[in-house]
Amino acid sequence: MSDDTHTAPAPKKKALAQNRLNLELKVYKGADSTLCNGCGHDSITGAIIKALFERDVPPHMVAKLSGIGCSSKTTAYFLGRSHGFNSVHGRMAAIAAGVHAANRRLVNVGVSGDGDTASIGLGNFLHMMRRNVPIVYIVENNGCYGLTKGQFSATADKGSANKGGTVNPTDPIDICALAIEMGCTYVARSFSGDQKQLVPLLKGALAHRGAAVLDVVSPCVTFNNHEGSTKSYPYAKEKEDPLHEIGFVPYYEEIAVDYDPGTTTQVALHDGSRITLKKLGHEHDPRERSGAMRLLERAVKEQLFLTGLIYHDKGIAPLDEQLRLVDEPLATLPASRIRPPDSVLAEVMSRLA
Ligand SMILES: Cc1ncc(C[n+]2csc(CCOP(=O)(O)OP(=O)(O)O)c2C)c(N)n1
Ligand code: SF4
Ligand SMILES: [Mg+2]
Repeated sequence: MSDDTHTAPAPKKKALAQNRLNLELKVYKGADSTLCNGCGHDSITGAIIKALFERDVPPHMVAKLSGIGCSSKTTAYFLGRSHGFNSVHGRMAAIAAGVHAANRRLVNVGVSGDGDTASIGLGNFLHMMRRNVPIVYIVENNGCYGLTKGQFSATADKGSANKGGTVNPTDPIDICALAIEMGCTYVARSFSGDQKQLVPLLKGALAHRGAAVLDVVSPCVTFNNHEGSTKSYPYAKEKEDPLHEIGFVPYYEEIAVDYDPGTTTQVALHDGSRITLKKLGHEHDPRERSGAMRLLERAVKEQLFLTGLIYHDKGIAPLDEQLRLVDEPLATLPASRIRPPDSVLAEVMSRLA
């Protein structure tokens, strides 16, 4: 499944003008953002563009999915030449299952908000993970409903204050804990201001076979960036405590540089790529489910903002394998292969007569 070795990531390379598909970065961009200046969501868009470009993902093979909210608008701001479905509020997860059933070769990239996912869309979200629908599912978590003027969302921390000073009396939903509980096998937490961590986490998610959930704290500068908010830039910058220094090594690259044994862990991904985790004073091993849950409990209790790869397991079969779908996507099968012939229908009808 995964293993420790005695090597570390290769030295950093210069940014590429073109990727292995001979495409430039600009091909991975979309429309200009209409979000507020400084919104965390725009930084996440930048990280998504970089990750897709550097992972050589063919734009025409991506399905961009979202629900409703400022966060859900962001799929318009990357990959201007891909498939896209901006669904209704909280229904992105169900759409993702449908897209995958229709064309299992498409790469689902979903962007949602904390309101979209953890309130109105919660049921859909849970079943998506339970069924292991292949998707990179990003929650742009600002602890509020940004689009509708900053009401507390279900991920707002108990005791945090909104812009008007009202204190939230309710315990939050922990998206990462919920994801692990529902069987999700790639679970990460990050911060929109930490591109160095977010880009490799996204690349790892793209190499994962199944649902990959990234809960990314993404400050709303207009409605939730004041003192007393636990999803503001000052709070996140001061409190962010990365579990490890994370790197991504694609399957076609050798790991070359030596390092001290015991300091770096490698996590093997489905396509042969690897995530490297260099210790930063924490003992967390993302390959242990119970340890991941304990870590999240401790983070809530001690009000820690721990970021990085929380949990990974090659785990269960993705939805298409569970359904035993044929290799050829249903969307491109000819009618003769998806409809029973008239003779079969006639026979069924005669049995019912
Ligand atoms: C069925 C339905 N109910 C309510 C709304 C109103 N509404 C629009 S966006 C939103 C919340 C968005 O919050 P979030 O998902 O956190 O996104 P953000 O704007 O914070 O990025 C709500 C309640 C709606 N559009 N549709
Ligand atoms: S209202 Fe908040 S979440 Fe929406 S675009 Fe502005 S800063 Fe971003
Ligand atoms: Mg929100």
